[in-house]
Amino acid sequence: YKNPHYAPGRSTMVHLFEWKWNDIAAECENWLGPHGYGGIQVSPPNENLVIWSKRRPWWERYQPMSYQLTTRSGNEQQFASMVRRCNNAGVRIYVDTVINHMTGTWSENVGTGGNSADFNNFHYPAVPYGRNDFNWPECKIQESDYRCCANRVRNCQLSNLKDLNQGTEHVRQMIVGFMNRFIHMGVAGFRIDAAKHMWPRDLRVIYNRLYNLNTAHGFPAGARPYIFQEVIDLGGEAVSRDEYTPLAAVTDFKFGMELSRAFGGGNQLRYLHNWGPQWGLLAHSDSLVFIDNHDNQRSHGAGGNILTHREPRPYKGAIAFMLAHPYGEPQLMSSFFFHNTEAGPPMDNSGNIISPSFNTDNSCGNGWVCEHRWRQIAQMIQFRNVAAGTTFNNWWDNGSNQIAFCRGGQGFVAFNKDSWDLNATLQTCLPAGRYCDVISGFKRGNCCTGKTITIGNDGRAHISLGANDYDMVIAIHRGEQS
Ligand code: AAO
Repeated sequence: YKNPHYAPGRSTMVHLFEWKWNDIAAECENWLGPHGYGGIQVSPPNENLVIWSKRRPWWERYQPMSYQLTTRSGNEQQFASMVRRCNNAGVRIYVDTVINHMTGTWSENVGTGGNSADFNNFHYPAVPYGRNDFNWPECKIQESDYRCCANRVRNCQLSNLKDLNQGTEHVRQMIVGFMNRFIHMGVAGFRIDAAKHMWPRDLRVIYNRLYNLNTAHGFPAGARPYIFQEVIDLGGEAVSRDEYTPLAAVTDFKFGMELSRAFGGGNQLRYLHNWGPQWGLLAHSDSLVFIDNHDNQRSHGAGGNILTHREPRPYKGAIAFMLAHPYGEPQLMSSFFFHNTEAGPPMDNSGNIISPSFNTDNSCGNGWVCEHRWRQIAQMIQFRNVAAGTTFNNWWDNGSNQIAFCRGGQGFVAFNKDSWDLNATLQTCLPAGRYCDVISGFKRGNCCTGKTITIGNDGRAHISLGANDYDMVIAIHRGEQS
């Protein structure tokens, strides 16, 4: 369950938060496939409660009404067609799976598929679920429960959402059936929302009943789905990430917190020389890593002090570090702009999501940020793919915030977060030649539109990275020699 099963030569997943299935299919063909992306996390595809009283917030999608595949992102047919088109473009789909709970506190009670439920009687006819399928008696998770009481974290309600009992056979069957439909359609895996709030022993039963990935969609025979479990563990809580790593991969929230601190200014870059488990991060093969996610970029979940697209210079630095460094299975966030943390995606007056538009410089319009299209980010995907399987070597630092490292004869990267210029001749692990910096530009014909770095026969190169340069990174690799 820890292998994402990316197509050969690819890496890195992007969360296309609140995108519509038809738009994702086109993005696979037009951008993600050609740029070497490995996969996409899609927003929950199953029917959710429609919440007009909060002007259709993004979080209504975390309130399941049924397992029918109709949402603002599209219907089942559109979902299936997206999976097929993305797989054909070499890009895998991972489903955000909300199986801990059902909706149940709101005065409104109609879902995106037109179904309804009787919350007071725990009756969800479109699944169907009834009273015996939920933990009983009802209790609500309090902030203090996280420290003391694993039982309450697992058996009480998260945000007042009706808490399913995955220990019952009927609930297991409904969830397994729901997930297996996706595998049949060709998805490569799942994000398990709120995994911390479910018992590992129940999740194990569910995972073990999942089909192998569909060979008709290009997966090898016997491949198990990739599963990454959302467990927020910054230490000191009753529920630990270590209870979940024996099952499948786990989201590592420390990763983004520490890199945000380093690139945001709270910690010196030189300390990153031993980045990885020595920082208290998960073992490499257990971790799904990211800078920000859809929750903490708007102070939900593990909240605060996370770099996002709103601080582009340090954010691009942190992402370049994440993608250049071999540690962890990286995930990127692709956002929409918001002022209000509850606001839903760009939508019209009827609540329909408005598709992104695309500008001639490849950026997006209509309210979409599209971090995955930023040159400095997209071109680091190729860096990671070229450097795959190589070692981490030739670490250099200046004793504060200028650092550099090399990737086994394939790539070299340098960062300057100091308030003075970096001007140094550094040892790389690359063969002699002229390379295009993929951060400040790209290779066009035999020239670089940005900086050119020349590596001598001794493998050394003069690196200059001004304190006031547009970006704090230069990155070169074997795929972009001029
Ligand atoms: C909405 C309304 C609620 C309403 C509810 C029901 O906001 O007022 O009661 O509907 O009608 C999302 C939104 C919620 C939304 C929900 C349903 O974020 O606001 O509720 O949809 O529409 C916990 C969980 C974690 C969860 C996170 C948000 O453990 O699983 O809360 N994330 C996922 C999704 C998320 C979604 C759901 C789950 C629900 O990614 O989008 O919610 O499907 C501690 C614990 C964490 C805990 C946080 C927040 O964290 O460790 O496990 O996350 O508290 O309660 C420091 C600490 C850190 C601590 C943090 C906050 O950073 O180091 O450990 O402070 O105290």
